[in-house]
Amino acid sequence: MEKEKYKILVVDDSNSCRKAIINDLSPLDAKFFESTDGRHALISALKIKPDLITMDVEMPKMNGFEACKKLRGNKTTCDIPIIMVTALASKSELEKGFEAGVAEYFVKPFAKGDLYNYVKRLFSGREAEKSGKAFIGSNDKNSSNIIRMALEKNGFDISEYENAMQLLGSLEDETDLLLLDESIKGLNPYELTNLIRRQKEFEHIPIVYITEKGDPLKLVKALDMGANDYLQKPFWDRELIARANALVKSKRLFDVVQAQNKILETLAITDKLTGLYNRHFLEEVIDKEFGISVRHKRPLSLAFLDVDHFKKMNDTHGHQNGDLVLEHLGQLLQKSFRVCDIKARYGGEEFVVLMPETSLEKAAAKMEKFRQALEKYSLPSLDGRTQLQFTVSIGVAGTEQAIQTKEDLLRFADESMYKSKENGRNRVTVHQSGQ
Ligand code: GH3
Ligand code: MG
Ligand code: MG
Repeated sequence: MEKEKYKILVVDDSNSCRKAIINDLSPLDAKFFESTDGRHALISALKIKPDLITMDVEMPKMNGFEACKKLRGNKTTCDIPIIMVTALASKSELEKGFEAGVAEYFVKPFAKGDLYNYVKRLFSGREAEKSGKAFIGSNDKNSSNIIRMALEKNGFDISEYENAMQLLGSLEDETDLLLLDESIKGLNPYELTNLIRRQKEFEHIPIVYITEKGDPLKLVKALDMGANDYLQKPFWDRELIARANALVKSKRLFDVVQAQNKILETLAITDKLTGLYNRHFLEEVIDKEFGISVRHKRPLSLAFLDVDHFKKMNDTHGHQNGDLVLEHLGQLLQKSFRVCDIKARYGGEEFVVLMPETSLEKAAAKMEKFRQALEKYSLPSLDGRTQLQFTVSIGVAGTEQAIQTKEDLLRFADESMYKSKENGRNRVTVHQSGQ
């Protein structure tokens, strides 16, 4: 016979109550075990390790609260979800149960299907595709149990930590939610929140504080330190879920906006045709690199490139082949220079290579090498019928030439490029200082 998927321990001193519970849960693929008092329930739970326990309150030998506490206190049984099924339902009774580690209450007599729906959600939540990643930082086994069960039921993937430093070491920027109990060891929760918030990638992880009932100042402090929300013990798991879902939803929205911003940032700094940086970004980088070069007396060189007779290329082979040439030139620049060199399309058929930590002599040699390689290069036209060939005129300038401003660096390189054009194109001209 095929084995049932789940084991459920039903603890109640009334035969009819046990029958009603088992009857309600019977559509589940579960094997049922029965106990008629708390003490027997403890022994059974240790032996069978059920996936769920339903617990009556008033029972002989050991009542439900005591049994809950004992189950929570034992390593083998501490993680088993306990549902309290009771005729008593005063607020203080409920609180007593949550304090003892009860996941949910059902008041007898309950409507048919209520309990079943709850348990079904609990079990399917565990198996469902995870809807989020939650971290629990707590040294209070009862509250972390309630939190874990409530979140698991709602499809969260859970990681639990008793120690603040371990938690911090394992935190990932994809963490969707952090529930921080003030009982956490290692650091107090305020210090931990502060450390988390100081790291840029963790800046937006929602943090919920779990505190003992009482001191409102604690809550104010928690919110001041960067927590997003709080819960006071004992809390209702539905409240926890409602708050958790709201926080995760806004975190997800934030993640989407952030990803879109990244794309927009990339679009804003790149040239669409060539994939190189655009002029706007280049000017920002020149500004920064020029400052570094002056402050640290390090060489910075800049080359200005212009495609020769490009108008003729368009006229002869069409604008689309012209675009193809520019695209290839972009790729060749990308491949031929260091990662730290800034390769940019300045506009039209003009390009700039900014070379930090590079002497004028070295920069000129690099550009000459590139020019020669280009001279031999050809690419097939779009229709494949012709080979397209092109050359560039280049001008180079560098900060070693007593250049005072970043505008001059660009201007002198541009002027040198024009000298290359005047002297017959397809050549490199180095700026001569004092001219
Ligand atoms: P020179 O050797 O003196 O630089 O001659 P040139 O023809 O390259 O220079 P000119 O400034 O007269 O012409 C530049 C041409 O580049 C004109 C323009 O249509 C073309 N051009 C500018 N941007 C693009 C582009 O994105 N795609 C294509 N296909 N052509 C472009
Ligand atoms: Mg031009
Ligand atoms: Mg040109």
